[in-house]
Amino acid sequence: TAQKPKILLARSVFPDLLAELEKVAIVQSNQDDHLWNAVDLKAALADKDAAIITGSERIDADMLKASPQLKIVSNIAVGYNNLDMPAFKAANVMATNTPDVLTDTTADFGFTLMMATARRLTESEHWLRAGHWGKFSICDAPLSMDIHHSTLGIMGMGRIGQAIAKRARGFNMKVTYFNRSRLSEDLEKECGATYVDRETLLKQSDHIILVMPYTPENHHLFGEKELNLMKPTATLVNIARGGIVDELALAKALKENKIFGAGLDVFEGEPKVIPELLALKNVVLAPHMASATEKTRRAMIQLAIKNCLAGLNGQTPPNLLKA
Ligand code: 8YV
Repeated sequence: TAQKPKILLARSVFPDLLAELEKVAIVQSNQDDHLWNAVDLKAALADKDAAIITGSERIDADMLKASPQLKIVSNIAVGYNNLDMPAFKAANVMATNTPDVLTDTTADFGFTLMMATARRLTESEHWLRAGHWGKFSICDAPLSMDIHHSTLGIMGMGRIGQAIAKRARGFNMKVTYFNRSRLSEDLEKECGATYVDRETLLKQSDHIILVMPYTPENHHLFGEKELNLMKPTATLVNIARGGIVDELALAKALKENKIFGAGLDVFEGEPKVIPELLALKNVVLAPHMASATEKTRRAMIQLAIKNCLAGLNGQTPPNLLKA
């Protein structure tokens, strides 16, 4: 009988899914969900045939070189900036992600964060819990910004951006977007979205949401200059990757009320959040949870396992990434 393949499972998963995987593979899992450092990750990969990991584990050329048996790395995420794709190509190791299954859940959370930020939900709850309710006039704080009939600017018009655009129509928003390439006319119509250049989007939007992939080109794309172009009444939401925003510049803009507020699900140094952001009231902070419903996390893990086993069995994984 053929030997079972060895798989590194970088995070704990639902017990029934782990049990399923253990029927067909020898699994090294991470039951306490400790954060991996590069040295330990390299050592854990060294004797594996495959790895199922999350966006938090960075896989580089050095690790791939030290893992001669490795055939496939399956990311439990749609974003794959954690994988050095040229190195994967050079090492002839497959890489996969989990698109589609998280689109609607993530778009929902983009809206959640945008609405919480514009309507100052978390700040107002803290205010209530602190016992301030009863001491305010109807024209006093916490007053907030409208969503309906406002202008939404979506940066990155992939699957999630399009799902956000469709939701926005229900709020009678004017939907604009910027993307590397323009959508087809049909798709623009379906999304009710108008293409604008980046500067127009920055200047005209009441709410901006970042949903593009993180690449070396858009590192700190959102800095002082971009924040200065935004309306002082506008909000910025980031559900993409922390590194797209210069967090110190954002904290400064928020502190000086250059923009109304920000909603952040992702951070450059996550799970650490810089104190400059933690000190502010006009920012809603979330622990990278946009895809975190039970149903969607289960679907993501199942798809990642499917991709992994397909690759190990000599089939083309459904979500094989091109280098
Ligand atoms: C993941 C994500 O939860 O899909 C992505 O790109 O950012 C999230 O859905 C996160 O990367 C952990 O894998």
